[in-house]
Amino acid sequence: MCCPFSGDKAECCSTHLIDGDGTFNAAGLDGFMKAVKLAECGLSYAVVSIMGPQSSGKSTLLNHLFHTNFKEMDAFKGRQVSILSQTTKGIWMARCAGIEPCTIVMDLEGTDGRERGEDDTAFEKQSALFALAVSDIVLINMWCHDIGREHAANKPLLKTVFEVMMRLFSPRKTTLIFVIRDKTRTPLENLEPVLREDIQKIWDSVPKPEAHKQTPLSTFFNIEVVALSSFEEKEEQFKEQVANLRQRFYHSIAPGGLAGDRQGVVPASGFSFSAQQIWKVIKENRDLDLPAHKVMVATVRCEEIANEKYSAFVSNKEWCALEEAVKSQLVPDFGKKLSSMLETCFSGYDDETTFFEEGVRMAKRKQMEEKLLLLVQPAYQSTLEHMSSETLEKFNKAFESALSEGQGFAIASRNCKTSVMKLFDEQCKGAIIKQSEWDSSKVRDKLSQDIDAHIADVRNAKLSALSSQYESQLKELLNGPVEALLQAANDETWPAIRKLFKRETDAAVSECSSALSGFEMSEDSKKDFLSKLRSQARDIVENKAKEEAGRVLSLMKERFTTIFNHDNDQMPRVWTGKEDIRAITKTARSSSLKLLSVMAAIRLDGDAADRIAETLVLTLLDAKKGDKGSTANDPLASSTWDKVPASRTLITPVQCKSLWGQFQRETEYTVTQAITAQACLIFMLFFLIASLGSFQPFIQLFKFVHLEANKRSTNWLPPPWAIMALFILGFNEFMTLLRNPLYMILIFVTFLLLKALWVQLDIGAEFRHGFLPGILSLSAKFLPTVLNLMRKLSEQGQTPNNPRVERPHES
Ligand SMILES: Nc1nc2c(ncn2[C@@H]2O[C@H](COP(=O)(O)OP(=O)(O)OP(=O)(O)O)[C@@H](O)[C@H]2O)c(=O)[nH]1
Ligand SMILES: [Mg+2]
Repeated sequence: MCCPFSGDKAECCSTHLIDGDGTFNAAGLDGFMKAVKLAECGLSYAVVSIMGPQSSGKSTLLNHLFHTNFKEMDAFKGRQVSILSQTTKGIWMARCAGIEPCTIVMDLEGTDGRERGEDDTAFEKQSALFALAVSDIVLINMWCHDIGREHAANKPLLKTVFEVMMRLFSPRKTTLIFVIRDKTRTPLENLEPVLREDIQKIWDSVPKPEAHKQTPLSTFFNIEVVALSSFEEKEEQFKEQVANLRQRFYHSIAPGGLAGDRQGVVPASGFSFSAQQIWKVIKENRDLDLPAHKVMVATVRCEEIANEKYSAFVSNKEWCALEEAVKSQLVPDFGKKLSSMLETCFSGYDDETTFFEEGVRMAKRKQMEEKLLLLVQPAYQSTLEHMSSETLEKFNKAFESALSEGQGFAIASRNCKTSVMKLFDEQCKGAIIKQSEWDSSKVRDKLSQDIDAHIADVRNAKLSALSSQYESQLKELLNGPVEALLQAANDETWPAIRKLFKRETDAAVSECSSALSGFEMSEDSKKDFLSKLRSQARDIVENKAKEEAGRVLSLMKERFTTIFNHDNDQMPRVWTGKEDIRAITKTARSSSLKLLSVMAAIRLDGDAADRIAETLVLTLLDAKKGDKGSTANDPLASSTWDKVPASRTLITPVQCKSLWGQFQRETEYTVTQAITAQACLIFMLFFLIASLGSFQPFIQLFKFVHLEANKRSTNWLPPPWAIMALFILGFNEFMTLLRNPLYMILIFVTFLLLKALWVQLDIGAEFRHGFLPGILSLSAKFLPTVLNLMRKLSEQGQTPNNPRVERPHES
């Protein structure tokens, strides 16, 4: 409750601290403290109390002395009823207006009051103890005429004061000012010794604990004596003396002031709590241990202040914004900003707790620090993580560009890592929170590991790209030539493949070796890498050989067909009847068998020559000469070649045998076709002559030509099915010729005669030695040959049924 008066009176803000029933008005005190801003005073405040008999003018004195507005007894009313009634009940509190430092005054209920009864001194003692525990200066109001009197009203009061003082364990040094009211003409100089003697006597008579048996009064109290004229009778003098007394309360706590040597002051911010606790202890009639109380007050207050500071920090806008920002991004000067916020918080705590027990406040500060650091730790962590991921990103970019600029892998990785780690360390310095002892070593280690892992990934990728590059390069260089060499299989095939393999592999290995120099690989790893490349090259060749071996049958057939159907000049053959089909077939088969023998095994290592080719020729090509039916000593009845490991075998002997069988079956048709082509001409002639009715000479001519032609190739006639096919397919053509036969007959007869002459004269052989000798020889042979031919025809016309007897010998 603030007083409604203006001026000084309005500043006093009096409140009823403890009511008549002993109830403590905590809310009132808090309101009072806020109104007078007591909490901000630290230790710069003083508390003054007044005690004294009831209606001894205490409130009046305080109001004049400190410009307060305590309730006073109405002088007129009091006189009228001639009974002095109690005005102040319990304890009131007000601020002394206009006095520095802030001075709080407590107006106590009068002692020895009729209202509480003669024997009820409990409240009196309680309030006295409270005043002594809380105040720096205690005014003891007494009537002048009571000095020296045996039964003076203030004697029990003083006894009480001294007794309770003993219960404060380590009492604070209190200044007792004895205010002598209604002073008489007797000068103070005479009165004071008497009063001091009385006080000493009372002190001596008070029972003391063992520790204070010999303790002088002055250890606990500064005794001051002041005398005032009667307010009622000499008001002017009273006011003047009060004004003089007021002067002594200015700067009362300064050294030499009224309370200059006070001890154990509770800091102003703890005053409310302290006063409540003291009153509580007093009410419960427990011992009031002031030192322990001070520690307790400090503990409670420091904790309260710490909690206030913590809450203020948590709701601080700046902190909230920072906390939010670090979740998504790296905040520049994070450490500086947060350290400054924490510093403000800690210094605020320090300022407010500065007057509390050092040990207590430091302990509470530590607790608050820990709590706050726990609060901000995630933000710090998140900042480090941002820095770490940014650094990793920077590293990736720098590393990539260093590599693209052509720097060696190892040098680039080392340089980039060193520079980004340096940058990270600098950033970490900027994130350091002064108040903490956190370090970034764990995050740093993790970052370093991440960078190393990235380097390893890139390295593996680069090496595997290098390996793939050389592999495909080797594929390009080896596949085509190896394929061509294998398809042109001959005795030089594998030596040529080996040469090619060595040349290309050595070149690739040397090129790759220089490309690896930037990686600073260990000798062993480099060796491993290059030997892998070599084995890749070998695989390429081997795979190609396997691939070709897989289609060896079609290659053999192809080769057979090519050789069979083309002459030595690579010109397509025309089966005129003079070709030696048997010899051509043998040559073609022999060449196809060579292809099979080349493809039967891989011969990349230039091992001792195997005997595959010989075995195949002996067993397959020349088999007809040997014992055809015997398989007991068949060298091809095996799954392995002699001296050839299984790993290098592409076609096993038994596979070769079966392939050869298949090859022969599938090429037989080509041979048959050739023979048929030769026979066909003769057959056609025979048929035409027969159809004209002059069968006999033409049959003889046909037989002759046929036999002559077959002497050079084979004795076979075309198979019956071929003859049937010719009949069926050629029927239309025959019919056409039959309708217009003369022209065709002429052509055929001419052709047959010429053909017979060609065979008989062997014109091809004659011209082998040159054109002129050929002409000369032919001109000599022409006539006899024609005659011989005519003779043979006529002879065969006469004996047409036994060609075997008449078959001419080969010349
Ligand atoms: N004789 C005399 N009377 C005074 C003096 N000062 C005040 N009084 C009178 O004493 C009466 C009581 O004054 P208060 O100031 O109410 O006294 P108090 O000690 O506060 O009384 P309680 O609060 O009831 O204990 C009033 O009528 C005052 O006029 C003084 O110096 N001498
Ligand atoms: Mg009063």
